[in-house]
Amino acid sequence: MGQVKGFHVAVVGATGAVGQQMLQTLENRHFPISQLTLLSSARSAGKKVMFNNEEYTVQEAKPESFEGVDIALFSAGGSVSKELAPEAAKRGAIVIDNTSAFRMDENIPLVVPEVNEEDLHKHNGIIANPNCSTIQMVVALEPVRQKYGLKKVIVSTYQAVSGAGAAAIQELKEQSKSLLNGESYEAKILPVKSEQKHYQIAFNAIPQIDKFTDNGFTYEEMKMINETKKIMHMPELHVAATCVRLPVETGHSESVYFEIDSQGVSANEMKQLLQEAPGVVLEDDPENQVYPMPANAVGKNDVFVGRIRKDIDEDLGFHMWVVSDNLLKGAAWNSVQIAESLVKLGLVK
Ligand code: L14
Repeated sequence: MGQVKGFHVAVVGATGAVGQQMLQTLENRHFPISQLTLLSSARSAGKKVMFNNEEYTVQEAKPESFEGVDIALFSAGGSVSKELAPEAAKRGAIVIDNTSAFRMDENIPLVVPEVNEEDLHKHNGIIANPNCSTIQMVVALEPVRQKYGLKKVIVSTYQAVSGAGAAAIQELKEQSKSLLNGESYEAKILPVKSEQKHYQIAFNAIPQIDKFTDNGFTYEEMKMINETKKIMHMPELHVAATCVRLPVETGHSESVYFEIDSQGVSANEMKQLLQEAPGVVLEDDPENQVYPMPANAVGKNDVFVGRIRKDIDEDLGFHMWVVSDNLLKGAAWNSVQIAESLVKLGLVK
């Protein structure tokens, strides 16, 4: 980034699926780091982690760990964030929190830089990184809102197991192997580790991500609904979501139906708009069977959009297929991108 100054960066949850991608992303982006502190919950403390070919020992995160830290990236679960993010902020760090702990807090900006970077100016020490499924969807919807207006969104997701962490990836792999060998395998993690029942994910699809709320939607679905309205500054937007887990390792896919405000817009105009949208790569050529797929999105920062078509009965309605690496744009990259925005806007001391 060409900065002279470097920052003291802390990563909390450095050994996790997202934490590892955060380190890789900081490295790839040559983020200006003068000092790196790698932290985790007590469970993972003592583990060794590599950064820029140097070995670091991960320390247990404590309030004092944040003395002198400029930017703290949190991804060690909601309870760790609830306890320690305020402690880090109190000590002068800017926290970028990748859990759901603070996302709907009115005083905490919820940011996707392509959509609402300017909300960063309102931060009070903590910035929330949205849910992975929400992020990739709003990157594709924001240019639509700007040009044609937006009234309604109905989304179904096809989510990868890595969203549920490293243990869920292992469960998918071992379960697949066992089942192919004709052996039984007891599911222990998915759909939700803390729930009573666990179901087979290999060769299956599970219509539950996170626990159920009282209205019949899951928390994951409610996150997509509430976070989308907050990020896009559209409390009046109609949003509904159905979130489904698939036996895909990494890369979330979404079938998105949306209705705009302007009549007579063609599918080609919509494709043109998304082709030029920041953070979006258009992959839309049905004749040549070109469309986004998770296997192609892994390791990339972009949001891939395709299958754009106009609804047959509703002039205001469109369908699209949106795919992104849930660990990158859905988590680690969006967090590091927020850090880059903070530096660019002069918001880090
Ligand atoms: O809210 O299990 O950031 O795939 C996103 C991934 C919650 C869990 C969040 C998963 C998480 C979800």
